[in-house]
Amino acid sequence: MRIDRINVYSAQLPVKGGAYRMASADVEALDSTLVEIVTDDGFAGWGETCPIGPVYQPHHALGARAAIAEIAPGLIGAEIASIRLLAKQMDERLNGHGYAKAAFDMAFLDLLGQKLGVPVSTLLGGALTDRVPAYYSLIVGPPEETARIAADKVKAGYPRLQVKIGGRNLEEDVAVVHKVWEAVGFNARIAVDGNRGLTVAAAIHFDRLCQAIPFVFEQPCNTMDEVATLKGRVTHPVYLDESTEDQNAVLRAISLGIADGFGFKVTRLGGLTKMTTVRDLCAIRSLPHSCDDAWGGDIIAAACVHLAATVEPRRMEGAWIAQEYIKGHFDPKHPVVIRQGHIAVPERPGLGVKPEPGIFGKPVAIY
Ligand code: 0XW
Ligand code: MG
Repeated sequence: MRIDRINVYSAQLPVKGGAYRMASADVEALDSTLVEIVTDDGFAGWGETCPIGPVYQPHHALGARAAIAEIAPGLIGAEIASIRLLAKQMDERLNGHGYAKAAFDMAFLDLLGQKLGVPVSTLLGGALTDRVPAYYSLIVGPPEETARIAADKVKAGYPRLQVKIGGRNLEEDVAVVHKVWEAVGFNARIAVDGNRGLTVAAAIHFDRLCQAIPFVFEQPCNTMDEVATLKGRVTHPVYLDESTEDQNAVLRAISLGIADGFGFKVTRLGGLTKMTTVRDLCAIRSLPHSCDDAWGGDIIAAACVHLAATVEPRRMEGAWIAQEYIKGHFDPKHPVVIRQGHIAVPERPGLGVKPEPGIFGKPVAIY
């Protein structure tokens, strides 16, 4: 099974229902990059990478495609057998840029799974469940309206909510969290996500003003060093998200004991294979984490769900997929869908998702 051709596509994903608002940025449409690897024995494997705009983290759509242009020509003719060897071949063409390599890693696993007749979750160590919990992300918004949506989503079956704060006055951020808590109480677990937007001082004030509400405080401040100074000064558990820029950042956070859990993104960590390492490090220290990506369609969604299925359920914070904010599916026959706040793990070989032929139009590049 050798790589014969690589097609690269761009898919524009408008945000359903208006802008997706975070402390760090508002986004209205996302530019997703897809790779389709076609092999000499007639298989096609898919991967995807979709930064949520250029500001959320140091990734952007054109950067992903430029990195793919460096890597792809060197992969033509390579055998799909050893994922480690393929990773080495990518590293020999380009240093870093894990978020672009992640799309290839997904496609390699999709191909291997199809060839071996097993789902990707099996290649990642084996699923522990056939459905994983999702969580709903409530954008930065007015307290009453946010609480109303929160109650609806819990009624719809979501076991966890993420409330976005930051980029506005402390009073509104404190009010939104109190209103959501009044609306849902213990019926859902709550994460409050600052998306890097709070100063250390604001994070400490916020924590004190919400003392009685049980939530985890996700990426309140910009850097890992700032978040580290919160240790012992805030009462809520602190999770890192954007600061987990690569495997080493996760190792550092765990060894310094500055994170009580994580919001992991498959592409930021460099792909599913690299995610299994941080998954296992977290298992050693009983640390909870999510299996998300910043954005993306069915390919990314399938990748997150396969991985989430391999995580010990008591530490699984949920898989976040962009479905609630995207219209339609790449694979209308076998879409990855949230039902009652949970997502079934695809059972078909590989990722279990195949974009409808022609759905992305002409490739933006062919190698
Ligand atoms: C909720 N998410 C997983 C989606 C957006 O990319 C932001 C992100 C987060 O937790 O920061
Ligand atoms: Mg986050």
